[in-house]
Amino acid sequence: VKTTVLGYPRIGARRELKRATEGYWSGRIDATALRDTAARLRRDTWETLRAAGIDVIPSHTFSLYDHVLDHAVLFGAIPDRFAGLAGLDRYFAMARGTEDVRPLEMTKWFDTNYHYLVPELGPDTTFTVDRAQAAPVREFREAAAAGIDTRPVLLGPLTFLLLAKPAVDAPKDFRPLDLLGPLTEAYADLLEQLGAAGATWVQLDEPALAADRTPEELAAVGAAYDRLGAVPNRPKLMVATYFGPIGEALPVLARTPVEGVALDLVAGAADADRVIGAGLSDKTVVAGLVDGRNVWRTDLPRALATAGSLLGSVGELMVGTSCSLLHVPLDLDLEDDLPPGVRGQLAFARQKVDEVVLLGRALREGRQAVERELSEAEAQRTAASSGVVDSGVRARLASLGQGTPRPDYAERARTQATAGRLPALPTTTLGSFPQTAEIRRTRADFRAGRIDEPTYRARMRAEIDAVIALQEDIGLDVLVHGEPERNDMVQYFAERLAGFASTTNGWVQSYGTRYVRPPILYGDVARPEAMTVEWTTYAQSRTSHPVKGMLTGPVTMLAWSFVRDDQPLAETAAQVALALRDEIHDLESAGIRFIQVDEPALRELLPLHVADQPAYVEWAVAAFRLATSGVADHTQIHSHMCYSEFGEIVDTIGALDADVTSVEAARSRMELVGDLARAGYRRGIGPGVYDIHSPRVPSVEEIEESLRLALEAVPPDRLWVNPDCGLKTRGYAEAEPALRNMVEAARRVRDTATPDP
Ligand code: THG
Ligand code: ZN
Repeated sequence: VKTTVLGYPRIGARRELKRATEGYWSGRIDATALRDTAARLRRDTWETLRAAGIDVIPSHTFSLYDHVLDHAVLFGAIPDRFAGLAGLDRYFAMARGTEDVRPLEMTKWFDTNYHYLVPELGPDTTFTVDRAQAAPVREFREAAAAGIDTRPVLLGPLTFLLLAKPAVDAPKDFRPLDLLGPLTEAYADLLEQLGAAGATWVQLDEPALAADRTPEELAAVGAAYDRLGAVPNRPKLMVATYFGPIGEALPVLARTPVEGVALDLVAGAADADRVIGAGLSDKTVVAGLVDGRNVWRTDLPRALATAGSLLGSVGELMVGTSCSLLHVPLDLDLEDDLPPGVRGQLAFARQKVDEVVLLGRALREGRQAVERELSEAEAQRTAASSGVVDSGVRARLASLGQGTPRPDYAERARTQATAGRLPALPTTTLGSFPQTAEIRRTRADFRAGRIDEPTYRARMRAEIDAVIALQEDIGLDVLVHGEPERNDMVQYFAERLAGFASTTNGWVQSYGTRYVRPPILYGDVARPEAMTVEWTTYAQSRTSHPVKGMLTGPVTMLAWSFVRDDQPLAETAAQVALALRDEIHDLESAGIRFIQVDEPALRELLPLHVADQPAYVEWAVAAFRLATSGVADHTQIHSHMCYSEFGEIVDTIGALDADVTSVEAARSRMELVGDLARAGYRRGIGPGVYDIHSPRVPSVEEIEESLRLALEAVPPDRLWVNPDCGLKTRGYAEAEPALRNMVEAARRVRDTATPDP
């Protein structure tokens, strides 16, 4: 029994990759220095894994920005608009765009908070692997030169194509999967090169097999691996699947000549029973028993039992992680501020490696050989920690049930219209204003104790004053306080809620050089005191216009945290919802009439298997409604969603029962408004009228045109006018003129679209 991991964090213990990459972009360091840092990070990882006792070490898991982008480049799938560029310039242009060229689109990697760049393919795309340059070959040799034999990791051909999208000029009936034949030939060529370089194994990642696949897709993947199996002098093939059970795909892979399969026995625990009799008796199977998606210690005795049950049914058993460790923080040893009871229960990437090694030893040498380590680990994992159970929260939830639903929308809308007196096409923003260097410095100074609390508050209030004055001057109708006190919204609320712990170094890559520090939700959630009321009411005290309160919804709080796995997500979500319900009540009591509860991650948590989706939608909707249904009729609940392909969740958006929903629509030309109307959505809608992810300032005319398009599907009193997301990543230089144009466009449309009284 050997040990392996499917991948490892690539950002470095001190975020070296971020510093180097951003340094290269700003011209502070040159390409050689960037490549040196990258090489050092790769080597550190290989050496760490070897020293820890991992038998089969992966390579080509590193990326300067994103591994899907790397594969588009590896196979030469480069859209024509980047033709004038080469090397690192072209690579980063594809990732981030330039003055003249728009980047590849970015979207979520399955149901994680990691984003990949979407390859663009058309019928004319040709795939070639540069013989002198192929990164997997280069990195395999780099490791070999350091004395480390590795298993190069590639994204598999099926997943690569399913993640791609048709190029804008591709014919309507073109599907990227049509290119599987030619792409497989490029993989065949690459396998030959890897074989020639001395690789004995190659890992081909096919997480797409953990979602529902059509019989046609399964046949295609079978054919692709039959073809790759026929490559002469190739390495052995290990197809790695993860993020769920693969069910039907398992016998398909078993019939191909691939020598190995890696299974996610955490998210896809059901697959453990399918291994028996699946025809894997001559294949290597990696039992992914250590969770690569969450931060809890592994239940080692249970993992050993599962591994033991597979022993007779597979050719060779390996133990490993359920997926790459990319999605968890690097090292628990870098934390010194975690609650002691929680800390003992955690394992970050480095600790998970030790767990894999221990499991391997237990299986090789027998359990008694590792009895001491095993019982120590179990003692830590199962030690009772305080603060997990809050009986008060549980009792309140039990008596509240799902809460009483709000009265019919039509009735609320009448009350709100009388109470609010807003114009048709009311204008607003989605919460955050630009986070200037000064704001960040003030927060950092306060955290580090360099300024005292009164000074901090005074500065934040001054910032709020400025943001309110600016919004009044621009002529916005519903104002916000601008959120200068928040770094990451999820972190902000987690720091104020019982049941959550925060890390100091627990960075996880979100996209490119942007990382997040997901909080750890370990216990029952409670709200010791109000979280936003002070800032919101201060802002309201500075203006006669209504100020909108800003909260993060229960689904998003869970999606962007590491969640406890000792109770169903639905229960945890209800606890967060209860805390939000109390916050909303306090905001309302303080006179706030507009409250926005953001759910940007609503789509992200949608289960990969369609059969699992209704149960998710049910608890997600119930949690949102529990949070928001306690308000008076005159209080208007807003919600905001972004980063989403909404197609699959239009009904869910309606079910949330918010009075107004704002969505990212600028890039989809208002199509979403029609989709929502056709799905029966009749409440307020704020389709983002311009893209805040781009520094471009939209003209009055183009915003006007978007609004007129939207008016074809919604009446003027239900149409809200707002950007497509918060403004925190923009500078005032763009945000201010863009908002002025937006308000002017709304005025023009208002004048012509509303009938004279
Ligand atoms: N918060 C969390 N997850 C998210 C988002 C978020 N996932 C989806 C999307 N938004 C990802 N977007 C970003 C945008 C910016 C940054 C991270 C994720 C970012 N991070 C800082 C960095 O890496 O320099 C660190 C921020 C910090 O100090 O906390 O800029 O909004 N949870
Ligand atoms: Zn948004």
